[in-house]
Amino acid sequence: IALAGCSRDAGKQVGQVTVGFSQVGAESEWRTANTASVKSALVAPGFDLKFSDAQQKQENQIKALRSFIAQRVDVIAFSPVVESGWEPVLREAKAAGIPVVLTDRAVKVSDASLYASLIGSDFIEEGRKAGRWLLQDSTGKPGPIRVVELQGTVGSAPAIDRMKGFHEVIDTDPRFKLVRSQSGDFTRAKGKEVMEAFLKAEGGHIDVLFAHNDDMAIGAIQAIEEAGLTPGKDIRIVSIDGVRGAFEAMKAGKLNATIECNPLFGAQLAQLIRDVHAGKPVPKRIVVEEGVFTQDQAAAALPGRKY
Ligand code: GYE
Repeated sequence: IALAGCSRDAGKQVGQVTVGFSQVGAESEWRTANTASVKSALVAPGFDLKFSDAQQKQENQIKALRSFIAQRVDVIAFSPVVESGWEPVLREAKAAGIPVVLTDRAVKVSDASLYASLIGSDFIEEGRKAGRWLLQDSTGKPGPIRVVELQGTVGSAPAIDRMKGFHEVIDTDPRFKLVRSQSGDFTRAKGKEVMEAFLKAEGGHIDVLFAHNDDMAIGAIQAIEEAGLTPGKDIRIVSIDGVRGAFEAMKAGKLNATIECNPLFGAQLAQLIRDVHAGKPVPKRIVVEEGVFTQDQAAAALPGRKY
């Protein structure tokens, strides 16, 4: 009995909160910035951080969570790669008395008491913002306007919600025809590969690309150039995140707009973890504030961008 108590506190200093954090991976610039933000807030006095990278695989995340439970960390935080399949491991955490904080991405569970809070963006709203930008950009253009979509990771909250929000807006205008929609797994390499296939299949007759993140758009831009077309002109492009690479692409005229998705919530997460650990009531949902940026704003905004 005494041993269990001992092993719980092994390696940590008095008053420290031991946090097990399972990150999705390193698939995008957004993710790299998010990892840096989380680490800078939790590699700090007051915390003992156990960090684990799941390389975009749910099975790796489940293993990491089980290991955090076995180590009896004080709080588990994780960014779930996909929405479903979490009930069993979340029940194990609950049974062990370890509170769970979700970061960035949501889960689908029948019992909301399986996690304390979710801190992250409103992905449906981001999709709507991309749709609204496109509506405005298409003012006066005749239909059909042929749209292709590069989806994020299949089954992930941002892919599901961004698709939903985008379609909610553009489906109100009959000029828009979604001709292709496929996952590029949030990476540049996959974004390029899938865009190449789109261009081939459509014989280059594509007017608009909506990419669920900037990295896939940046990969697609390369595919578009290699196909002899001009990204940003022949094909209008809108994506999501607002990473530095997107601002550079906008400055070069190759990307038309990016919808901001702020990864820098490490400090807010640290406070949330402290509160959860102290047993204070916390909001079930904390939404990060964000905006929209277009080409004309890119040069001025670039030096101030923090990710
Ligand atoms: O948009 C993408 C990353 O979950 C919000 O994941 C995050 C998304 C982000 O791979 O670049």
